[in-house]
Amino acid sequence: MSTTRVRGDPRLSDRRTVLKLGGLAALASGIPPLARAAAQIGAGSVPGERADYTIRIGTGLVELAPDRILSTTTYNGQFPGPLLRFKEGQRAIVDIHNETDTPEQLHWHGQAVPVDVDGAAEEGTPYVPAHGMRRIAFTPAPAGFRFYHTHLRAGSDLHQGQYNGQVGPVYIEPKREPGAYDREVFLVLKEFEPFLSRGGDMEMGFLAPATRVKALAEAGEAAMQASLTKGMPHGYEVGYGLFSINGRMLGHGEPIRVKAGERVLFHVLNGSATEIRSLALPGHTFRVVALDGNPVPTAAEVPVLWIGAAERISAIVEMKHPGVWVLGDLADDDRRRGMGVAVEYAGRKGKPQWAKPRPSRWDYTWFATPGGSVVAPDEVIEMTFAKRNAADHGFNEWTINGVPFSMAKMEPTFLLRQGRRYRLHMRNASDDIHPMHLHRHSFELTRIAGKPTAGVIKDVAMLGGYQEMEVDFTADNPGRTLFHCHMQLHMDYGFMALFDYA
Ligand SMILES: [Cu+2]
Repeated sequence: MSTTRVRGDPRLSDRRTVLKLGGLAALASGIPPLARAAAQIGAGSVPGERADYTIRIGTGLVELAPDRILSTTTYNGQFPGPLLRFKEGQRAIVDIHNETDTPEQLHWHGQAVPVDVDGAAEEGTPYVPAHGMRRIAFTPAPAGFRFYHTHLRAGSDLHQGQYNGQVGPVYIEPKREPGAYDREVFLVLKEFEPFLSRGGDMEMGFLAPATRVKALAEAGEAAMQASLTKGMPHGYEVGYGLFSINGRMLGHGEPIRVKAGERVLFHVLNGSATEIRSLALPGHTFRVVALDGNPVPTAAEVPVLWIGAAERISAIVEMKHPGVWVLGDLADDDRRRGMGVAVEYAGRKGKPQWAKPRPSRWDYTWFATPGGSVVAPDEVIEMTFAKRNAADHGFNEWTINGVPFSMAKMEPTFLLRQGRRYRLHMRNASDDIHPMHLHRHSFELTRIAGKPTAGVIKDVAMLGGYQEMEVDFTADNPGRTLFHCHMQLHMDYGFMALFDYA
């Protein structure tokens, strides 16, 4: 996608001018009465200040291909949403208009923002009212590649939540860029046309280390067996009809044009509601310089990127294998249905070529501090995740320590004390991979499937089937804090928990 800023976008100028002219009086003259009633000025902004960005949530058309034009909910009528660039430490104002009939939440994923801004109803962020608006102000942090997306529960409604087009990239310009490169390219990976099925095809065998915990496997298999014996079908999974990078199916839209010798920094965002993606470029390797926007201690070179829902990878590719190639997903079906983009060297023509890369795994510890150690946490929080097959109207229900999250009660289950360092010891008693996400805080990976590690800072991390993972974080951002699996289908059916500060 282009890196053009929406600042100064002529389509937005009317409304922005209205806002600039000063406060609620001007607002009242510029937007419909319903919206006027619902307008909220929140999070410490001063009415009359100019917004850095204006986001409009509304229906838009997404041309995945000439004969595949979708109508879905988007940001500013486009998919992906506009790239929002902020500067580290520089306060920003964002106006969020909601032109739909549904109250919305816009979540600033990976940022250490206050609850009022974060965009999660479970934490207490006010909704952006239907046909209304909210103005928020915050200091973007930490620097690096973040993103923004809706945070509504979709449940069985596959038009809501991240199944629709409410996903966009954020780049918070750091004071110092990691790695040397000539050009940056943002890629947003996203599926469309979701449907329910019984049984999925989640890629499983790529995570390393592969160590599984026997007790977790036995518990998970026994629970599944008991459910099937009772005559239950398998719980629903979500599949997709169409696949895209930057809102275009492979073969449509512009190729990424490169020159031999160029170092291209790809910022890859998996904007999927539920899927794990892979990405390879035949004849090239990726030097991973940042994970979830945070520079890694070891910039390891890999042939394939594996990226869970909501994860981001920033990787430099040295263009040294001229041709016209497919930068695409390893899954043949998904790539043929659009999950790829052409990379075209200057002076080269022809059909983009794909070649299956040699098998490889994905190990977060490759990017860690060599021989690094971590400080002991003040407290360890134990968590076991389990699946209740088809238990909620045919959907799998998910539990943390035996309890599915209740949207009715929204009660915190874990209390934090400010300044203390916590370790989350996660145990996965299911055979699915879960991209686990903590709001408003970043965490350090400290143990993956039994292997100690240090120095990799993330906000989402994939926990393998029947595996364990430990992550440490400092309680340094008071307020309610949501923790959940980032697969929409899992979080919507119980796979969430709330932290609060004591
Ligand atoms: Cu999950």
